Amino acid sequence: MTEQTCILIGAPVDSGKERRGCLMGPDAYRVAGLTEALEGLGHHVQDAGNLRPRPAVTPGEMPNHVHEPAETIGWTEALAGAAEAAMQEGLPIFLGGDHSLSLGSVAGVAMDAARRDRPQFVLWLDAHSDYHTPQSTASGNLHGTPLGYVTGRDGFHGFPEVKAPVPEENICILGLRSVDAAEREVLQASRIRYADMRAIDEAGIARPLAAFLEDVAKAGGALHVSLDVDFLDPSFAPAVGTTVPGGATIREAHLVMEMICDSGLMTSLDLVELNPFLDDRGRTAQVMVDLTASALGRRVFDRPTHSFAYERAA
Ligand code: HAR
Ligand code: MN
Ligand code: MN
Ligand code: MN
Repeated sequence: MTEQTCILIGAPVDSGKERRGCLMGPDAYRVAGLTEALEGLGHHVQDAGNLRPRPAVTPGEMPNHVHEPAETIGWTEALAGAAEAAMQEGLPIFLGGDHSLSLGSVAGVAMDAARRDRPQFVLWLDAHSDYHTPQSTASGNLHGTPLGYVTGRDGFHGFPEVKAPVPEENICILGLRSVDAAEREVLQASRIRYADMRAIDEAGIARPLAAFLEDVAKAGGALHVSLDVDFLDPSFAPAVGTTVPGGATIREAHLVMEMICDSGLMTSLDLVELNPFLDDRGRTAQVMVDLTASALGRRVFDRPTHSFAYERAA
């Protein structure tokens, strides 16, 4: 693939849920050799270090059970600005941090796309749909809300206004196996497309992904990929607070990343929910680094050694 300038943005966000540890994520990716892997593929890497949240206050209208809203608001402000700025310089890779970092990363890259008159698309690789609002979440954990926020759902009092909401039909979620009742209703009524694990088991993961990538290409869109550790089965990726059995295999996940790479469409990437405190000798961090390398060109052979129908989406 053509060489990229990859901008690593450490986002040690830990406010999106109760269980702590995701703040160690950015350094775990560095220790696992992310820079070296990308440089080895011929890319330029700029490590921008770790971001800090802006100071923020708890808004009056926030439901009481919501966990640390002020800190997440501060992160959203900082990340949206950093994301929009980094899009001028290259391909930002956000090193989480929990998934609440995507309120900011996606809002920011979408601002950049809007300024370029390009539609923003989002590929969400996750066991969860993360489509709550601060009102609908029962847990109060804001890492379950980023897709609600970036699509412009109501109720995010005190958060920056979403000036460039991502259209529902530009979002594809793969890997679903834990969706709360309150999310299911709105998700089913929305134009977001999704494949749960049953669909993936029946049809394969390549088919829904190829169809989505084809739409991104046709629209000339920018593509943000948000990779949640729990997309993977916990047997391969134990270092996450919200494990759900029955997830993607290493092979499925690499195929997704390789197809993203072949498409040439990815413009930004989140690596989220890694909790190094729960890891087993760094192996989850290593898997995430290897998947990032696949998305940016790591291959066994220069050319595919097969030719299957999924390359032309149905
Ligand atoms: N839906 C549940 C909640 O809102 C679990 C959300 C978990 N989210 C993440 N990221 N771990 O996907 O509490
Ligand atoms: Mn906390
Ligand atoms: Mn998530
Ligand atoms: Mn998840």
